[in-house]
Amino acid sequence: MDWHRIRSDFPILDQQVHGHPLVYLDSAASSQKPRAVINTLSRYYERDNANVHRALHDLSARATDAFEAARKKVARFIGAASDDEIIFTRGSTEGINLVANTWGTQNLRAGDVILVTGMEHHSNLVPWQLLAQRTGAILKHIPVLDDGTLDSAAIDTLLTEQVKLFAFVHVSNSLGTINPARELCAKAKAVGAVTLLDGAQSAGHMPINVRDLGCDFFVFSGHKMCAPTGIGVLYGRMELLETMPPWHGGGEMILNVTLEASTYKPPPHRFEAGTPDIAGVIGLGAAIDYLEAIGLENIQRHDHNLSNYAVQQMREVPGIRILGPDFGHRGALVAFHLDCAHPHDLVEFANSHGIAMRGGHHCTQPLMKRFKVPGTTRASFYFYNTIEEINRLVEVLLAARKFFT
Ligand code: 7TS
Repeated sequence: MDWHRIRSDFPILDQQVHGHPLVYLDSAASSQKPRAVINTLSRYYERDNANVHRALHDLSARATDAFEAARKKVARFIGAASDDEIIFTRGSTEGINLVANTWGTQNLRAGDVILVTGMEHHSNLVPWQLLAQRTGAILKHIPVLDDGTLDSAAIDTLLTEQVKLFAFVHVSNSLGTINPARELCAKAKAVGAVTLLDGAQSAGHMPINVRDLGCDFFVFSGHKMCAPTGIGVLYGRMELLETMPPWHGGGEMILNVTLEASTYKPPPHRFEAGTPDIAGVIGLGAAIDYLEAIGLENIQRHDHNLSNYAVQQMREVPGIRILGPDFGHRGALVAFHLDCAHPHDLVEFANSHGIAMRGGHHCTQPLMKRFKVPGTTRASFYFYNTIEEINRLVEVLLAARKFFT
């Protein structure tokens, strides 16, 4: 693979920040966009822009065709059984809230258990807290061990027949842990629990097949996998989607409306009220084409090499504490704490050397409490990053040690 050539598909990476070449290590927050996606967006607005599913004119027909073609691409990309199992959302957060407010409200009763893990992003925690408050359901979590993996003994004790829903993260955005999703979904299924897998950090980083994983719901965000912001996907098994009530009411989701009452379209349209992010959906389709041309296995291997190399090199920095699991079980990120500097100060220092990272609690406050750190600094990678950039990061961390002590 010619990763340097692939990197040149990303115009934004070719710039200086504070007099240094930009080293972008914040893809877990949002990835950069290749020219192919940017060009698809401008082409759409220059030639085809119109509302979808409504008018009979050519532009609307073209926009609708491109929109529905993207739904097909997404279905294939994650191995869904049908295009109708793909619901477009604003992102992972909206997908989880949709499930909580439809399936959750319809199916949970006082005393039922919602199971999550101690490493969830707030997006996969707060909607369940709200649901528990509304329904009287009980929220429980699987603890995280010191090595950043889930406590497997606790899983067997906590996954009882009281559990109606098990919602967990595929790849942790704060530890990098890759959870054994297939095994966990199988265990949940054995006790009759429905599963929701948060794929915000796994989609676009590894091949995903929802049927092989065995999850009932899967969410992800386009902006973390080369697509525009504002577009995401909720996958749901048709058997479940069919039974779920709508969440948002409005245009596009109805069959027939009177002043008193309405009937609703089948999935996915039942859950897509109003004008969607048409350009975003088409951009997501272009991102999928782009990623598939590189190959998800290749991306996964490159991610793996980068994060293993980073852990090896960063371990040599005095006073560093790296969170998360060891080699082989880690996604494309390294979160750490340097004893001499607050994460925010370290992120500012790195920024003044051209390195973009994120510092803070990464929307996982319970996890920060669990590891007794105020926050961490996180270097997150994607296939456009290089070994040279990791070397640069290590140099800057060593310089930071001198600067702050
Ligand atoms: N789940 C996980 C695991 C995430 O990492 C994120 C975003 C979300 C859900 C929410 O995604 P959204 O697109 O709906 O906002 N994570 C991060 C992050 O780590 N830094 O910024 C956003």
